[in-house]
Parts: sequence; C-alpha cells; structure tokens
Amino acid sequence: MPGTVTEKLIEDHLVDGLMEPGEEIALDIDQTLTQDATGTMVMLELEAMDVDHLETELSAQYVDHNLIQEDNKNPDDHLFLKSACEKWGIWYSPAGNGVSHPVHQERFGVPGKTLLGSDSHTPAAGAMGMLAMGAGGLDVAMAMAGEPYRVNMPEVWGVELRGELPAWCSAKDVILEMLRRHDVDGGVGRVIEYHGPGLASLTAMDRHVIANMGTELGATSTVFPADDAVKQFLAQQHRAAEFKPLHADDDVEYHVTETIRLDEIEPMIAKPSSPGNVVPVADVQGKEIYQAYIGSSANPGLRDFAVPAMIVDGQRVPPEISFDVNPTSRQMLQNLTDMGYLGKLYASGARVHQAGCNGCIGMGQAPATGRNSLRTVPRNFPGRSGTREDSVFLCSPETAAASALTGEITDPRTLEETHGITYPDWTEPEQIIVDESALSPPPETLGGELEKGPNVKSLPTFERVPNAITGPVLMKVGDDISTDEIMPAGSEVLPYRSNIPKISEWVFDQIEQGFYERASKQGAPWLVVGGSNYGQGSSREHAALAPYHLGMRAALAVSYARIHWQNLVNFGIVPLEFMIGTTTMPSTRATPSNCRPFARSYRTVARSPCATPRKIRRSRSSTG
Ligand code: MIC
Repeated sequence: MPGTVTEKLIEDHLVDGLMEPGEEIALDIDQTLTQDATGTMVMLELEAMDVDHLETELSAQYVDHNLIQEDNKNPDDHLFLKSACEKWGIWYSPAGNGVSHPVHQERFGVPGKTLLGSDSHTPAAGAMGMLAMGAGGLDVAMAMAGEPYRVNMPEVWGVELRGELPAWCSAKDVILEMLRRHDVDGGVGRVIEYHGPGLASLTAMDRHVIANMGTELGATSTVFPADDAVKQFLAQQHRAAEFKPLHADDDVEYHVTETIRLDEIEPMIAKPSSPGNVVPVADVQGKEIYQAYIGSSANPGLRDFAVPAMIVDGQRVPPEISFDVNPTSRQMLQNLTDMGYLGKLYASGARVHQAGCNGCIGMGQAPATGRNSLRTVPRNFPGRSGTREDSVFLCSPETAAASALTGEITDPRTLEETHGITYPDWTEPEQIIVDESALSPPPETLGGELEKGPNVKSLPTFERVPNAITGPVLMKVGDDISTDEIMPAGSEVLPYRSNIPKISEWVFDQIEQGFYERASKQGAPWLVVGGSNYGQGSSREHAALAPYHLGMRAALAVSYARIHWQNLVNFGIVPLEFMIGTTTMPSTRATPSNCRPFARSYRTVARSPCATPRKIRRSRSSTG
C-alpha cells in the first residue's frame, strides 16, 4: 500500500495497535521536549515515579516561559530544572537561549523521528518530517521513562499547496486561511499533511509556522515531507549530515483532501478572542491599535524579523504605539544584529525584549484594557495576554509591521500606495551564525540531588477513582473553552506552576472571579458541564491538577480536546460525554451506561502518577 509521510512515521514507531483511524495505537517516542512552565511538573512526576534513568534517544529542557524574575520563584524553578537535567541526563537550554520549538528544530530536529513535548505547539517540528505531538506532562514523563505514547490513530488530511504566495503574504496567512476555513476544531482526530508543488517555495521555518498553529485547528499533529527545504535548513544549521529524505509514495490516498492556492492567499487576521475567528485584514482595516507585537513560536524565523525590519526601515512608529519585538533565540539576536536588522527595528522605535515566549502567554507586555493588540503569536484566548479585558488579534509579521507604522489595523499591501514601501526582497541565507554554546549537554555522570526552592512542592497524592461520583455542577461553560480560561497563565500565575495548592487559587478565575472561594467552600466532589472541544489549547496539566486539588472529580461535556482529555484522565477527573441525539440526558452520577469514555478512562487512570511505569522493551534504538 502506498503510504503518506504520516503513515510511514507511525508505522516505523508502532509498538501496539492497528493503524485504523480511531483505534488506539502506542508509539515509541525518540525525543522529548519540555519547557519550564510545564517541565517542573514533568520532573516532579519523574521523581514521584522513582525513575532512575531515561530511555529516550534525546530529551531537552528549555527555559523560555517564566522569564520575569520578579522574586525567587522563577529562578528557583530554573535551578530545579537544571538539577533535574543533571540527574536524568537531559539537555538544558537556559533562560535567554530561546523559544523551545524553533531552538529544538534548529539543534535537534531530525527527519523520521518522533517527538513528544509538554507543550501543545510541539507539532511545529513536523516541519522537519518528524511526527511531533503535544501531550500533558505525565505522558511526557512516561515517554522519558520508556513507555510508548498512546493516542488514537489519526485520519490523514492531505492539504495540497499550489502556486506561490503573493507579495505581502507569508506562511502565517496560510495557516490563518486554514483556520478561517475550519475553525478551532477542524483538525480534531487528524494529522494534517501538506504536499504538492507549492511546498517548494516554503522554507523549513515557514513550515514551522504552519505546523505550529495546526494545534489551533485541534489537529493531533502536522507533518511535511523531508525534502530540499529541510536539507537546506540543516545545512544552514551546520547539521547537513543529519538529513534523511522522507516523502509520501506516489498515488497515495489521504482520508480527507483539500487544496490551497497560495497565489490566492491574502493577508488574514484572527479577531478577538479565538484563533478561529479569521477574516481578511481588509475587513477590519482602520481600527486603532495600541500594540503591534512580533515574535513567538508561531513566527520564529529569521525572515519573520528581517522582513518587518525592512518594512519599517527609515520610518518611525507613532509614539503612542507599543511596537514589541520578541526575538526567537540568542542565536537569532546575534544574526539580526550581524545583518543590521536589529538596528533598523530599534531606529523605528521598537521595544526589543529578551529571547523567549514573553507576552505570548502574558509574561509581560500585557496590553491596556480593551485596547487592540496585534500579535504574531498563536493564540488570543480571552485574558491570555495578561489583561482580563483584552482585545488581541493574530496576524502575520507583515501585517503587524504595517499596522505599527500606521497606528491602525492595516492591510500591508496598502503600504505601497500610502508609504511608497515595496515588498522587501528576502532570500534565506545559506550561512548564518550558529551558536549553541549556551546549551548544556547531559553530564557524563548522572544523578545528584534535585534542587528544590521553597516554591517547588512535590506532586500531590491522588485518591482512587470511585465507581460512582455524586456532586453538584459548580461551573457550566460553552463550546471551545480553552485551558487559558480553566487555568490562566500570565506573570502573576505562572510562577506557581510547581506549586499546585497555590496555583489552584486561579482556577476558572477568567470566567468567575471568586470561583476559588466557592469551590473551596463546596469541597470535593464537584463537576463541570461543558460544550464541545472542552479544554482546547495548551497542554498544561495544571488545568486538570489544580481543579482536582479543589475537588473537581468529573467533567460532563459534548467533546474534549485530545490533550486535555488525557490530562483529566491522568489525574483522576472522569471525562464524561453527553450522548447527543438521545432523549435521555445523562445524570451527573457517572456509571458506565451513561458515559462513553468511562471504561477506557478508568483503565488509563490506573496508570497513576504514583505507580512505577512498566518498562517496555523498545522496539528499536533508532528509527533508521
Ligand atoms: C501555550 O502556548 O499555551 C503554552 C503556554 O505554550 C502552553 C504550555 C503551557 O501552558 O505552559 C502550550 O501550548 O501547551
């Protein structure tokens, strides 16, 4: 049978299960990625499981989220993570070295491998011909300890790209077009596989942009073939020898097919407060803005900074506009400086921040209340910017730079007429400065003590899941509720990612201030009722751990986002589903007869974080 890239990757890593869409399969995981905001919990889970050594080919830990060191908490977490890397043999990327996804692609991306990351945007590495998936921390910890990753066999959604992007449009407009067509749940249960002649004009970092935000479509992952673009990327990163081609066979059949004509793409924008709320920029043109922001894992390429730098070159951003530049990595800063682009950005009035995720999850750069903020980041869920009443739009670097110049939402194509600016000519350089000096490899001798600051609290203990749960519904929410609404991020909350009792004070706070007091008064057990795609967005298992701590024991929703469903199950919250189309609504008393995933959930819950993981015999040491 001819195979797609996705099927080849899965077949090569299949440990258990049938490759039939919807069937549970188990996959061998070659590499893991953890970032600090979820990684502390991963390390606490490895500790709770008493894991003495890792089984992955490579595990890497990045510090890119909790960068504001306003007191001891974040730096203590960084040291804790460093000590964990030394104990278990994990690569360590310190604060300031850069955003996990692009740095991982640059240093460790290898065609043909699997990657599991405790961050929902891990699929970005699909740009390299890898099968990369986001998961909750416990699943990542289990993979590090040698357990295969269990996921439902996806359908493969073949998206054929034709033509070439017109001037003033870039990869971000392609993925925003996908979101315009399919909204935040269009990719559920699928891997999106891009193919066709249009691929030739997209670099590996352009593909990263598209793969990164496949997560916003709810997709299990996104993959691209490993072709010349990947070869060039690896050569640019001084890793040419690691290239291996990976292509779909001829005449392959996809479960779902779609075509995008790149030459028909126009600048797109996602309006507040959902990445699926996409319209052409021209439709919202003229709205006054407060902030234009470039950077994040959704637009991390050199061109994503160089092109805006060339757009604003010789111009000055109005003084009332906050033009925030968030460089991807230390290496990128060195290159932008060396090539003169950083100087152009500064001269235009930009505020240049340290390399990292920063304002993408509200770690600084929060916009003023109700004022429009244009960002190249992947998400604009309510309050995620750090401002409760925010108004965040998602767009390309071209649209952000054009709007920074004019002070209002601007279709970048109009700059030719209004400012006499022609679309910058950009060709990806063959040679750049490559600097991995800040990355610490695993030490020769492993072991040592975990360095726990006063804010690092060990993993709480969990009760056995009972056979029946009776309790009141404390919260009722609609469709597409994101984990940002269940367990907010932001600079005030994120420092408590390694302290479950404390972070639980913000559970559902974005929806109801004072929920913590109400839930604490109620005590366990209580339930939440939700609509479809409950828990979309981030992989943060805190959105399950913290509600559990407050007494949540079951959710009752129309459907769940994949990663959040796994997180609920992992930590003993039973994810029940309404049986749509029947006349009898299920009661809040959970029994196998009124909930579809119950039996399966219960089985998975048995893999509690306190149990030592069963070591599997890995089917291969490398994917070959
Ligand atoms: C995000 O983009 O939402 C995050 C912050 O990177 C999260 C992880 C987190 O909550 O720490 C994600 O995407 O999984």
